[in-house]
Amino acid sequence: MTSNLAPAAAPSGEPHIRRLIVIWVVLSAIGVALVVFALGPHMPPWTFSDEARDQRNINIMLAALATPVLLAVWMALVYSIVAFRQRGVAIVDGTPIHGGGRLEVAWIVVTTLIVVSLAVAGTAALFGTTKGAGGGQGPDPLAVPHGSLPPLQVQVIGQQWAWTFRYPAFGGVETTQIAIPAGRVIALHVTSLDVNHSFWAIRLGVKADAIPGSDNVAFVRPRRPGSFRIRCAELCGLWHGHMFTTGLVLTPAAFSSWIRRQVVANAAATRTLPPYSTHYFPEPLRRAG
Ligand SMILES: [Cu+2]
Repeated sequence: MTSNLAPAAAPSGEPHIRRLIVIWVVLSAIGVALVVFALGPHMPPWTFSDEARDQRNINIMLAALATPVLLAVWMALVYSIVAFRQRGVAIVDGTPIHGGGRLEVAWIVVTTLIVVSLAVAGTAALFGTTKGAGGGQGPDPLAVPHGSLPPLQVQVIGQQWAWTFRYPAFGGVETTQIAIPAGRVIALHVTSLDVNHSFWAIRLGVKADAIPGSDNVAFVRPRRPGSFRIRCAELCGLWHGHMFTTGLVLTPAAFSSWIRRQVVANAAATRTLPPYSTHYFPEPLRRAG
């Protein structure tokens, strides 16, 4: 169909490339500034804990790095639609492309640098200021944060379909709500009594699998008093969607009086509980056979 039409002479692409680079630099500068200064402060998981703040900062960095890449792709598409649009009725094949050595090398070098620097930044967050960055590290954490006080142990127990919490430093009392003091490193020992659950407190920047028979440790240092939502983030049965509750971050003084009240109010129940352990194997209600 196009045999009687000669391919168009290859026009120089230089003006287009220069124009594209100028537009891309300007748009990227605006886009990155908007991402960092306008969107960034509102990005989850916000700044309620050190771990959440670090994750928020990583999210800002990822979005800021992705913005120029996204703009380059969109810009190339929109620019091509406008500048290289086929006008008139004649259908002419485009100029064949025979590779682009410099572009390919640049593409590989730039993407390699981005990926490697992200790996370095992620590793620095894991082992840097907020050791473990809010993730479950299993029973023997590699990255243990240091505070002025030793970490306060709080056991998080998942079961179909509720969360309970035990405080080994306070006689192993078990509560239906979690409260933790602001400004202190908390060691959350996450486990389960039945199936796999996942303890997810987004404002704390903590997400840790709750596995039966396993002690999954996640550290968090809440920065100020307030409340946070807890959800189960692992499909765990019929009422999985109902497995949520609210936790509290209190001032150290308010926490002291709260935990004292819990110890007194739950004294009778505490006596019937199994001794505090990193995990529990409850008796099955009905044995096979
Ligand atoms: Cu669950």
